This record gives sequence, structure tokens and C-alpha cells, in this order.
Amino acid sequence: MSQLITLDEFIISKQAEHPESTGELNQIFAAIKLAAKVLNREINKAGLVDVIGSSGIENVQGEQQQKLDVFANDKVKAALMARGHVAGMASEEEDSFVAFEDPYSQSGKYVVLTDPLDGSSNIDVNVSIGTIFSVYRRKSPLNSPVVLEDFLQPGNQQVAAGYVIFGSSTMLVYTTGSGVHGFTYDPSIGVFYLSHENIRIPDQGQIYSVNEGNYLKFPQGVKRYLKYCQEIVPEENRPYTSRYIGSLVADFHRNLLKGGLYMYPSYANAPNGKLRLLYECNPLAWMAEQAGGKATDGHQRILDIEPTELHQRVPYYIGSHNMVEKVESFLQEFPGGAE
Ligand code: P6P
Repeated sequence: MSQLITLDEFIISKQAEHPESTGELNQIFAAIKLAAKVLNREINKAGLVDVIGSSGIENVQGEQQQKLDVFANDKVKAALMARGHVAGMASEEEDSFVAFEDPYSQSGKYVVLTDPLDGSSNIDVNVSIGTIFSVYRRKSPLNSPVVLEDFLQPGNQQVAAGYVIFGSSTMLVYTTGSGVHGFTYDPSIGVFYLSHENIRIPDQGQIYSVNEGNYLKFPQGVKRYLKYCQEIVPEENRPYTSRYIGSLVADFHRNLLKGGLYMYPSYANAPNGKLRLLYECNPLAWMAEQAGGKATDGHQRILDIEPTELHQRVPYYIGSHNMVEKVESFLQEFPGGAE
């Protein structure tokens, strides 16, 4: 019989392992948890109310903002502003970072970066989507507005990272550097219960996730790796299985639990791939490493990349340790671009 441990109780119990932490992170998690509950309610009735479809606005990424994108961004922002420990936020849906102006927030030690609703193009077709978050200590002095440098920190400086996945059930999965832990939401009483303590990603998996529609544009190493995955080698459990949901959070979550590799390579008209370093790649990369996996841009550790722009993109290979190393070996052996 598994115990009933709530997210709050678990975080407090973990705090005992980090006496230096002052409970402020709890407040940030409380904000994320609240936003997750509000989003869960809206997403679960999306077909019944006017929150489906495009807002008619193009975001800084050049992508059509979905109505729920805007709703999610506003709710995450409002929840974070209300708690004071967060001095500012950067979001996929905001052109620049948002400095929280009230004095209480300006005394906050942390900044939060977020993709408030990843995979939003799937909203209208009822496919899993997610919220990704990444927390840093600010570098600028307390009691002053945050500055861009507070957000342009390498992923190895994160103090907390995680995601909420709105799928067949709603889960919050996070790390603060002491492993990766998953909590499942019980909407009947509005509580997240510990359901996946200390998640470990298998070193080797048999699932690869990539948009093979881009195959002809991929670098040679990726093409060779995909052929490797498709070879019939029963003793190595090949061919692998191809699974691509089109929601990074959903593909990552399945690969985290079962083992697998997610790839978004660079290609001709996307020299840095599609995914954003600060609020998509870094948080999931830390979680992958905390669970025993790996995340690179094909050549270097994602968490060591020094950011230069808020919305910069990077090629992305994340998942089971041995699978990331395998695709890296193909990229090294066949360095050519698309032919
Ligand atoms: P494509 C969603 O827009 C996203 O950022 C990820 O969640 C997803 O894995 C990827 O883009 C899908 O991109 O180009 O394959 O449709």
C-alpha cells in the first residue's frame, strides 16, 4: 500500500536534507501548483468554452499564439507575482523578460523561466501538453528591478526545474538537485500526491522520438543514426520503436519513464533547431541528468551552454544515456550537413 504523501509534505521532508534552504522555493512551487490546477481545469473543458484555437496574435517566436497559450502565460505570471520570492519571469510568450515591479517581489531572490504551455498546437486535438519551468537565483542586487543577466544563466546554475504534464492524468515532475520526483493530481480534492519517487531513466531504451518528416534536411549523422535504429538486429532489440507526439513534455515524460531518445536536430533552414535553450531545453536537461540520462546539442552538454539571447534555440538530443552517446558518435563520424 503506497503512502499518501502530498507535494508540500515531500518538499518539506526534502528540506530537512538542505537546511540551508529557507522554504522560499516552497512558495515558488506553491505558485506553480496553483497555476497547474487552474490550467488543468481550463484544459479539461477546452472543447466546451471559447479557449480553443488561435488568439490571432503571433508571438516572438513567429508562431500563432493559441488562446490557451495566452491564458497559461497570464496565470503563471499572476501566481508567481503573488508570492514575492520571484523578482521576474521570462516566458516563451513574452518578447522580453518581465520585471515584477512591486517592492515585495523586488526583494525576491529568484527568477523563473517558463514555457507556459508547450505543445499548444495539440490543444485542439486533445493531445497531451505541458508547462515547463526553470528557477534560478537572481544575480542582480536585491530590492532592484531584475536585469537580462538574471535570465541569461547556464542551465548548470538552476536551483529547481520541472514540468506539469496535462495528459491522461495531470502530473507535476521536478528536481531541485536531489533526484527527480513525480506527483499525480487528484482533481477531486485538488492535491498532488507522490506517485513516482526518484525516477531513473534506463541507460538504454528502444524508443526514438523525432519528426521524420524533416529527414531529408537532417545532418548526415542523424540520418545514419535513424537507419541504425531501423536495422533488424534482434539481439540488440533493434529495430527500435518510433514514437513522436509533437509535445516535447509528453515525449520526454514517456522516455524518462521507459527509456528513449528525443531529437530535434539542426537542419538547413533551422541551423539551431527549434527548441528554446532557456525554458525548454535546460530544465528538461537537468531532470534527464538527475535521473541518470544525458542531454546535449549533439556535441556539448546542454547545461554548460552560456546563453546569449533569451529565446535562443539549440539542437537537442535528450534521454537515455547510452542512446544520446550513440547519436553523438554518429554525428562525430558523419559530420556533414543535409545533402
Ligand atoms: P515539429 C511544440 O511546438 C514543440 O516546441 C515541442 O513541444 C515539440 O516536440 C516540437 O515543437 C514539435 O515540432 O516541428 O516536429 O512540429
